[in-house]
Amino acid sequence: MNFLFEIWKFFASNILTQPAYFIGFMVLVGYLLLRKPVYEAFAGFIKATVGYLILGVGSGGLVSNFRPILVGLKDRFNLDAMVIDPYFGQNAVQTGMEEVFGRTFSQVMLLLLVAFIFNLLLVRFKKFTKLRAVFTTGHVQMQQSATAFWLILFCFPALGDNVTLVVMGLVLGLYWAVGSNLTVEITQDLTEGGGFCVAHQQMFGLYFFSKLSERFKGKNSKRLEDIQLPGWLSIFNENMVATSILMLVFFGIILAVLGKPYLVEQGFLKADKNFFFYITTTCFNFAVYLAILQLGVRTFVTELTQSFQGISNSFLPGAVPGIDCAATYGFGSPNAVTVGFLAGAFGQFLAIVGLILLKSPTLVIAGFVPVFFDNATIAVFANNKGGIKAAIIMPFIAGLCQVLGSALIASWVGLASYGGYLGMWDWAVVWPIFTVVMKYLSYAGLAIVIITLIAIPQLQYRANPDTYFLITEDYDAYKEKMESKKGMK
Ligand code: ASC
Repeated sequence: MNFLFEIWKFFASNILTQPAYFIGFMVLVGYLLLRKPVYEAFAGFIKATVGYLILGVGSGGLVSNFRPILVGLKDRFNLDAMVIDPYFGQNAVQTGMEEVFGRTFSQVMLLLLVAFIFNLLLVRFKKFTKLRAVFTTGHVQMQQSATAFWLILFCFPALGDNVTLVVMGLVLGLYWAVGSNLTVEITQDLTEGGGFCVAHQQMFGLYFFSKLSERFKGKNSKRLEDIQLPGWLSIFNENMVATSILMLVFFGIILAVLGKPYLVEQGFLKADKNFFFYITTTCFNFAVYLAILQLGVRTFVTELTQSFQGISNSFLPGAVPGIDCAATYGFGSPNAVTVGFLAGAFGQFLAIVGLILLKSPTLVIAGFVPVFFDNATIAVFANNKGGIKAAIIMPFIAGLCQVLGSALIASWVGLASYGGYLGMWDWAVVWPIFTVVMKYLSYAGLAIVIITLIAIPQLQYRANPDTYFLITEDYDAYKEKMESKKGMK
């Protein structure tokens, strides 16, 4: 048993939770199942893994590029507060778990396994469950396993180890399967049948905001990519130029206010370097990392979706892979990413000011991952469904939710005192609702959460029984059918 656990631990820590290798591994297996020659499968493995590593360079670069700004704001305003960020959240659970619940972190790894198996089984039996998507974003699964572990144990502290694992595995596995399944239609629409969906931390949010955005679709509503700005404004039509200028205006000012002496003292800038060019480079770097990120996406997405046919044909018919939200940045309007980031940041900062003014016992510090990746993704989908206005308003609302929801839940369950909370939209809104229901209604609440999750795909299926599976199985046929439906109206 111990030996098996060691193998699992090795697989989990080196492959399953390292998305680059996990995606590469899936591509390899997928191509082999499609009976491609070994050398082609191997080449696919390399392209997918390298593509994903490139994506990591882009997203890691964005995170570190933003650090001086966040650290600076925190220091300048003397805030001692909890950071909303998935990595801080995982760390907080890791630190507090032994102390509060007397459990070790290896149980979180086991939870990941159990939940993932539930996800696979739910998709395997899709005839009954109507679930079409497998969650493959390993690092996110790790962070979510940690937070779900804490939240569920907070509701049911007396459960024994094994029962805990099964209960948690079921709830989390259902969340993965149901959440990513919710993004299938909107992602197929955005990517014109790209053959994947989103498996990240704002899946319910994407569905919710996409639906809300549809109301913004009017005769005059334009998407970001449809506007051609006239005259000198036309320089904003170019994504790299738009990103660089917007960042320079917003974050350039913050950096200028923080001042050179502070940035030198913190080690972000060398004393002999020119301050103006430091600001310019920092702000332009956003455009650089975004370009890298999009290159990474383009490199691995086609490999993954082609090879996944092998896996779905053999084991999971009609299933699609759920992948990182950043994969959607290669589609729709590239400017939506920047617009979403800025609107979401505005929402978050406003909510933080609100917490300060209300003298909230828990203060929140914006982490880069929620403020950027949640809100940029929400804007990409909102823009696709509802145009520019939606692309601004939705991430703004999301920004408010991330801060306020996280402050409430993290103080209540005790994670705030360990310095961090996951902070992404689903974990600031959906999981807190689950937690309230389970804490106050106990096992009846647990049943309500499970039944609700099971019911969601059933309702989706009932709404469109004739196209529900077609959209993943044959997108062209799906489009034809939709066209002819429209024609009949
Ligand atoms: C997360 C997380 C990251 C980013 C990345 C976005 O939730 O932990 O590192 O988002 O997945 O591409």
